[in-house]
Amino acid sequence: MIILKLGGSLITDKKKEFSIRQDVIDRAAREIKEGAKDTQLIIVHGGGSFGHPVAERFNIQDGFKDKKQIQGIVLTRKAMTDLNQQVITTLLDNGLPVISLQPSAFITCSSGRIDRFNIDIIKRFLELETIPVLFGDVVLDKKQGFCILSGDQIIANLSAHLNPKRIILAADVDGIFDKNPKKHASARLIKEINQNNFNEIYQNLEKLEGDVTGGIKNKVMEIMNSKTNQTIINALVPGRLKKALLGEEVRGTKVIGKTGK
Ligand code: IP8
Repeated sequence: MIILKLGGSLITDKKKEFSIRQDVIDRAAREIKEGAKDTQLIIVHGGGSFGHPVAERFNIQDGFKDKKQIQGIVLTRKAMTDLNQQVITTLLDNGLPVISLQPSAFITCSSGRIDRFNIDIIKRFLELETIPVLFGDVVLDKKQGFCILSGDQIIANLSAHLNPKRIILAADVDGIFDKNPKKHASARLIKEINQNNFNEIYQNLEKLEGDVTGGIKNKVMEIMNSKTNQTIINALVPGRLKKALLGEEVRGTKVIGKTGK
């Protein structure tokens, strides 16, 4: 089984609210069709310029503070439904048997961390030979009323239960750099992040603006705290996603989790 994250900054234009990169999703769909033919697959996508700006406007990530945020929960959910709808339609049009599963309907949190996750739902849809598609979402939280659950935390949890052979994070950059590659031409790609070099790299990572789930820093932290190894690749480069799905070596950053090898 493979778990694939379609990053929010890959499938949307983060500079412009509610803007989808249809051409990118189209190509990703074709590459998924060719690269994941003979394997079970779960897809998780991020919020990009749909979920994040709305959640930020209403401070959803900090939990319940006042009643005005209720409108924010509703609008964040709506934004994610709209994005998911477009992703699902494109995947279906490319012949992939995807089934959209809304995380807030079967996952809850406590202080921002998953405390209940009905994994059986995922297993049974996989048994039916469908491709479950989940996404970062606004979910109920026992301690703070609600919270933003990132796609990365969903993946860490899924992989702890399902033991996938590969986890691929498809991004709009080649991987993790020592500086933000969109701002610094001298940025250098880090080929591997492991327990030995993690602390030093973590200090240097810049938090990406406009990302309520903490951007790249949180992504790396999420992987490091999990038992999984994940490879971050650039799916804007044609063919790379397909190769990564097939298990071929591609340029990217390998992040080795706690008990990874
Ligand atoms: O982009 C966040 O998911 P992520 C989803 O995977 C929302 O961090 C609702 C902002």
